[in-house]
Amino acid sequence: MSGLETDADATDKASADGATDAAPAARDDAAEDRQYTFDDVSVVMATYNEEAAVARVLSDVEAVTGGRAEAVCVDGSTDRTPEIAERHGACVLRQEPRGYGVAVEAALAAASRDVIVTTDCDDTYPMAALPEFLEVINDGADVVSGDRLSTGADAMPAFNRLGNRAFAALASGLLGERVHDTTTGMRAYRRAVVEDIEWTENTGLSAELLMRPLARGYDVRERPIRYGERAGETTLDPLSGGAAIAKSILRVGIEERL
Ligand SMILES: Nc1nc2c(ncn2[C@@H]2O[C@H](COP(=O)(O)OP(=O)(O)OP(=O)(O)O)[C@@H](O)[C@H]2O)c(=O)[nH]1
Ligand SMILES: [Mg+2]
Repeated sequence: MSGLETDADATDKASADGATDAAPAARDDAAEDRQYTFDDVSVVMATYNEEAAVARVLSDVEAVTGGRAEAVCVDGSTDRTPEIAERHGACVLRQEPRGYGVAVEAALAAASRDVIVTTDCDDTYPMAALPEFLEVINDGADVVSGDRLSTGADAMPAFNRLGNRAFAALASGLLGERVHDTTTGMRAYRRAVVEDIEWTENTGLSAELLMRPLARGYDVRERPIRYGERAGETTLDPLSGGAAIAKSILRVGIEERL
């Protein structure tokens, strides 16, 4: 049992502003007890000029899931990323680059399966952890979040590591519950979580995708993962990106408390 048994009131969908509902939408027991396989999994990612990594990431997904998971890329690239992704069997949707969260939200919406896994397309996240993530979902979790920071995250630039630890501390304070990595790109979600909450953030979407489900009583579990060296150039400006994430955490934390 995931601790998410809900009362009848919780069957209401998220309200128009999406930020004030306190309880998770009801899930019937059959959905909670269902055992998923990789045939039920979509692995989704935003891709922006990831020519150096996309083939490896999609090959890893294919190898680990025996080619059974669906792969979805929402792509804003000017390089050969989308062609390479298609050649590796991914469903590729094109979108003008408007930031991480805009692309990931479109990717979540495009996923057709009942368990949705997010990852970056830069070869930093271990696709080898997919079986464990699915196992934790099958154990009743609604969200499984890859925690890079508890294993050291040596491959992460020191400034980013410090910032990410500070974000986790800030989110933990606002939520009243200890979380270790709020900005990780690798998570698994039951479809209902993704559909029942209205998402508002862009650069800070990753933190929002952890914080709102946690605040609303969904069963969210962190699992340590190894974080690898980035393939290809980063397009992230740590200062402006960090400021945007801090704002998102504050906004989402305060909204959820209210
Ligand atoms: N489609 C699309 N994808 C994006 C955009 N911005 C970032 N991405 C992708 O989103 C994922 C996360 O971006 P990253 O640059 O890896 O951000 P990060 O992990 O915070 O930072 P580093 O890995 O250190 O560069 C990657 O797969 C990017 O290619 C965008 O505007 N549009
Ligand atoms: Mg990345």
